[in-house]
Amino acid sequence: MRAIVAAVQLPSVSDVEFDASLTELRQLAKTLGFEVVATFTQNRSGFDSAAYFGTGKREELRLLREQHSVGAILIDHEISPSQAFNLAEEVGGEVMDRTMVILEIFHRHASSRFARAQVEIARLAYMAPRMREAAKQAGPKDRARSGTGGRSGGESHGELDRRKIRDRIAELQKELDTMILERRTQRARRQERRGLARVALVGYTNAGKSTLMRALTGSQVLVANKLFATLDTTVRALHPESVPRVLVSDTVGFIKNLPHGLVASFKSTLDEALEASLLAHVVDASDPGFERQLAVTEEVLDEIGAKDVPRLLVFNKIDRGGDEAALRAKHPGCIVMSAKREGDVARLREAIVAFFQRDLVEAELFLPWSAQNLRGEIFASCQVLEERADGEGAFLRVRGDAGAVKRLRELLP
Ligand SMILES: Nc1nc2c(ncn2[C@@H]2O[C@H](COP(=O)(O)OP(=O)(O)OP(=O)(O)O)[C@@H](O)[C@H]2O)c(=O)[nH]1
Ligand SMILES: [Mg+2]
Repeated sequence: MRAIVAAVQLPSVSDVEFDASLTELRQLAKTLGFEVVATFTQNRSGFDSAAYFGTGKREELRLLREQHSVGAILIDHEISPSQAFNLAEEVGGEVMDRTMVILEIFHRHASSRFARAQVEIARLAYMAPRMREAAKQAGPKDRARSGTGGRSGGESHGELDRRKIRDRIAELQKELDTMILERRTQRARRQERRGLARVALVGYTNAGKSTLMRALTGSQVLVANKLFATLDTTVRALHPESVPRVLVSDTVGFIKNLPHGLVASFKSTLDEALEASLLAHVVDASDPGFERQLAVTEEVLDEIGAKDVPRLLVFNKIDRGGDEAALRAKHPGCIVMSAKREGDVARLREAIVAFFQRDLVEAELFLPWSAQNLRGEIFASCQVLEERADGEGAFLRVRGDAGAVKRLRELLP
């Protein structure tokens, strides 16, 4: 379907920022399969309260839409249900705001039961006030009709639909809560088994998180040049294995004006990832708007309570552009790399492993012949540096996480 990308530029928004945001919306539109044939803008001190654009501009937009036979107008802001309704009435075609575009992409990309439930809750919450608006516009007609239908209590179509939405949200939330509980129990069990080191790959959508996940773990997660390719957290061990063993999680990407309903519903997905002791914040250094993307990601991380988790800043896609020297000067300790270069991936891997090795201790453990069943456990959680045996058992010099060593000592007789 053909689409026009349209926005009001407020005086507080710079041209660079405005253009970057429109470019992003065009990319979002492309991800949804729209063919964007025009971009339509207006400078205004505020949004028109009735229909977002001013009166004259609405007429211009209507003509432009007809001229290009466009089916959808995509607005680069979140607008109110009545603004969307009025604008569509006057201009024709379907009006979608930025939030709806993002929700629609999430809806199409959600594949697991968990992600689908989360997206559906966010979509229903977004739709509820819009249905209210549609019902209000239908107004008296709707009420008059309600008397003749089989409905009890004189409920209008709108009220009935809204009640259905509320019930459906409650039902989905219950499903989700059960899934969250299940996951939490599984995780606790997994973690009990060994004190695992965890790093989460976080960052703006399309920064290259899944590409790095593949390169670091040898797993086949989905990589795609589209926005929000990943919606579920995937967890895999660093491969080849390191000491300590490190688990890497790939997570859902962030975006400017991430719909609030989505932040809330994806918090549980992210929570899991954010139990990590290290966040590798991946930034697309070749994107002209990378600084803003970096800031948005930090804001969302703040919002979901991950402000204090240690960071490793990773500037990716440097093969496509970006000023390496400037990045290093501005962000001491950052990694500048390309996921396409093996050497760079190896450096990233070393930086991650080094982070977790900071707290490693060396210790000598005595493993009596009677407790050989614990041998596998020792080798799985520590690096064994040396082994000597005598009549009673084996002496193992190990290096490992202080917690893991302590736990082994407790297990050993
Ligand atoms: N040139 C270049 N392209 C890269 C690099 N890293 C990733 N890409 C490409 O960037 C696109 C997005 O990569 P993904 O790994 O799917 O990005 P993501 O961060 O997981 O994105 P979402 O899951 O949508 O949040 C793909 O087309 C990758 O091939 C890099 O270092 N250099
Ligand atoms: Mg991804």
